[in-house]
This record gives sequence, structure tokens and C-alpha cells, in this order.
Amino acid sequence: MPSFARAHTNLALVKYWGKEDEALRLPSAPSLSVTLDAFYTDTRLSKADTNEFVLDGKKVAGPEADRVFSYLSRLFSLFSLPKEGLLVESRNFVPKSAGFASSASAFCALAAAFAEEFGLDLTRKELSIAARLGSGSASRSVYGGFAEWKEGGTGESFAFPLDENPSMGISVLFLSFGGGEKEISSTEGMRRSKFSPFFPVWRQECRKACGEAESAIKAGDFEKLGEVAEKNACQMHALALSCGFSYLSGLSLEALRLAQNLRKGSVPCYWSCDAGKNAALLCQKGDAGRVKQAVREAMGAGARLFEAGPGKGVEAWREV
Ligand code: 2P0
Repeated sequence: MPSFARAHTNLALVKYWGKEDEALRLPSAPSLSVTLDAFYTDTRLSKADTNEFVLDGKKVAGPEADRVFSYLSRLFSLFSLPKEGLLVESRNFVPKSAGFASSASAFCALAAAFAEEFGLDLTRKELSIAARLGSGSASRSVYGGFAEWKEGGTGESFAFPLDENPSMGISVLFLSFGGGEKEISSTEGMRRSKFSPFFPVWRQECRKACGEAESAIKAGDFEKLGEVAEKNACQMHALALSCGFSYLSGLSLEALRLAQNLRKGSVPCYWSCDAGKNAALLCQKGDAGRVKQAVREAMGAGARLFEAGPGKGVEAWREV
């Protein structure tokens, strides 16, 4: 009987950037994210004679399919199950063509569908560990709202929920600037960043940022959370630059200035940016209209806008 799972993507407010162990995806520092309601992956998993991966209705072969099946093979070993052929049918409700990464939602949904299909009855902690092995950020998508993933020296590294139903009315506006694929993958960018003389400082700063973000979430202090997120994103990009590469474009930096100008005009708005040039602006729900208007005035057709709020944790079920 096929199994289904739906997992949402997340935006890191404190970024995962650096691994202690690549194969186990053990992070060098803690990270903290907000799960997003607007972007998700649906995955249907069923037993089959041969492995097949169908993404958005099209059969996929090559490195993308290889990554899926080597991950599934790892799950069979992890749970001491005999290997079987699997048909994986996924649909990404993530605007990938706009430059958004879907690995968090994709691997979280895959882990949850696998657990469902093989009746594993995992706790969310165990599911987070399994999802992490597919992609680090997937460990956080197990939970709704705010989640944290602590660094860990062992294979037991997992994320946990901080506030699954935030009362903080937060909006995340994504600005997509178009253009092609990034030249340096996250994996490669993380590898290079470990050679930065600032890497030890980055780890310390992430630990500090997670503590501050936890307190801000508890206190419902949006402005403090935004400050922590913007500073951490700037530090991640500074770390990359210190190694001679950057994901940022002029438009990414224009979005940073826009957030800072909005704050001067008393609209609390904060910038973030992942391993790509597209930017995210965080604001309170009631200010989203003003922020969108400011983006349109400053960037016109140069930026496509996507809006999200806090989303739910992963859900899985079996076809009856
Ligand atoms: C994050 N990123 O915390 C950070 C911020 C990008 C910038 O997680 O190698 O695809 O599969 O464990 O999860 C992107 O890296 O990395 C990422 P892998 P992943 O969201």
C-alpha cells in the first residue's frame, strides 16, 4: 500500500553552514529556522520491482535520482530492513525555477514516507535524524513553526521544536532575482568555508545567535529575532567572502539596504539570504503590504515576490 508525506521547506534564521562530518551531516554549529507554509513537497512511496523516481510527473535519471536512491538505501541499512525496489513520486510546490532550494522539504517528506511505508513508528526525534542524513536542513522541517538543530559530536544529531504555533505574526517575503544555477553548491561552499580563518568565530557566533533567537522567540520579540537573523546571514556571507567567493549579487545587497531603510522609516524589516543571490525579507504580518510596496518601488520587475508564513511540521499517511 503506498504511503504519502507532505513536508514544508524552512528558512534558516541562524544558518547551518559547515559540517564536522560530511557523510553523517553533522553540523559544526547549531542552526534555527522557521518552517514555511507556502512551499512544500508531496511524496508518494510504493514498493516496486525496480527503483524509479518521478518528479513533477516526469521520470528522472542521473545524479538527482542517484541521490534519492542512495539515501533510501541508507535508510534500509539504518533500520536493518532488507532492500526493496521503490517507486518515488514527488511533487515540489517550491518555485525551483525562481531559485529556491527544495532539499529540506524533499528529504523530510521522503524520510517520513519511508517510515510510514515500512511501519517504523518513529518518534519525531528519530525522524529528524533520518531526514538529516538526506539533507541537513531537512532535520528541521520535521517540525512546524520555529525549530532548532543543535550541533552534535555523534550520529545522534537532531532538530527539536521551539514553538510550533508561533503567536508572533511573522511574514517572510522572498525576492527572486532570476538567472541561472549557482556556481558553488552548498556542499562545496561549506567545504571551502571551513578553511576561513574566521570559521571558529562563525561557530561561536552561531551558538550565541541561537541562544538570543531562542530568548526572542520565547519573549515574542520580533525585532530582536530579526536583528539576530540579519546579522547571522551577513556573517555567513562574510565567511564565504573571506574564502574568495560570494553568492550575493548587487540585487541581494540592494535588498539588504532596503530592509535597513525600512527600519529607518520605523518598519521593522530584516534581511536574510541563503546560498544563492535571492533574498528574504522578514517582517511582521501587518507590515507585509508596506514591505511589498517598497520592494516594487525599489526593484520593479527585477524582483519576483513570494510570500510565506510559519508552516506545519511534516505529515505522513497510508493509502487505505
Ligand atoms: C540552512 N543552507 O541552514 C543553510 C543556510 C544554505 C544556507 O542548509 O549538504 O542542502 O544537503 O546537508 O541542507 C543548504 O544546505 O545541505 C542549507 P546538505 P543543505 O538552511
